[in-house]
Amino acid sequence: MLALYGHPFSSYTWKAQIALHALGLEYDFRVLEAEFPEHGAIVAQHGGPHAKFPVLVDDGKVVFEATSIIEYLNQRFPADLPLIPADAAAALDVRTMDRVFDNYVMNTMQGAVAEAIRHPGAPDPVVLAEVTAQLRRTYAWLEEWLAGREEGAGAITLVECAAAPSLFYADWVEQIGAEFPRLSAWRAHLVALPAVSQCIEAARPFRSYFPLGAPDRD
Ligand SMILES: N[C@@H](CCC(=O)N[C@@H](CS)C(=O)NCC(=O)O)C(=O)O
Repeated sequence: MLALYGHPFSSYTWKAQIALHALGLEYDFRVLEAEFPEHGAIVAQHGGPHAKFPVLVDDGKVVFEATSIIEYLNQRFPADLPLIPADAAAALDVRTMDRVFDNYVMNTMQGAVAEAIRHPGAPDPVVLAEVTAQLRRTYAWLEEWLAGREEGAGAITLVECAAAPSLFYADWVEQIGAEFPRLSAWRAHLVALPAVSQCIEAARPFRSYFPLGAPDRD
């Protein structure tokens, strides 16, 4: 059976989980908590240069990096609605947007989280202001991108896998306001997808982990 090492509150773990859920795959979720040091040992050994999670293990084959896990699942479990389109031009577009969500939403949002962890209770307002400005710039770009996008009814690709967790948590750092109506509506659509809402519910008991304080919504 597939095994995924990660944590229910971790955005990049969600990214891999959403793909697993979309493909309808069963997997053994090996949660990283102090009571399971053997899970941490796998991530330390296989989680790449900085020992990050998620890590997927499939019958001895180990894959790290959420995007690579999704690429792997897409190859290993061909589906009628693939996570990455077979058409090369369409696949390039999907992979480009995956980079946009990781680099300009997820990792930007994590900058605020890292600052709050570095200075508990007193994050540097300059750092937080930089993060929110960068997020707003990305939101404006995504608002335009969405204007030209056709939504596949409920379809989940690598784009949705990357977008759902990154927009979910970015909104907690800098709320996607009424000036971004398409992005706001798309986030609502994403969080309602069963493959995503499963992650949200599993993470709910851990909301106190959010170092900036989880807002009272979602
Ligand atoms: N580029 C990696 C990033 C993974 C990542 O940042 N994971 C976080 C959890 S969301 C993590 O491992 N945090 C623990 C740490 O940095 O030690 C990916 O796409 O999988």
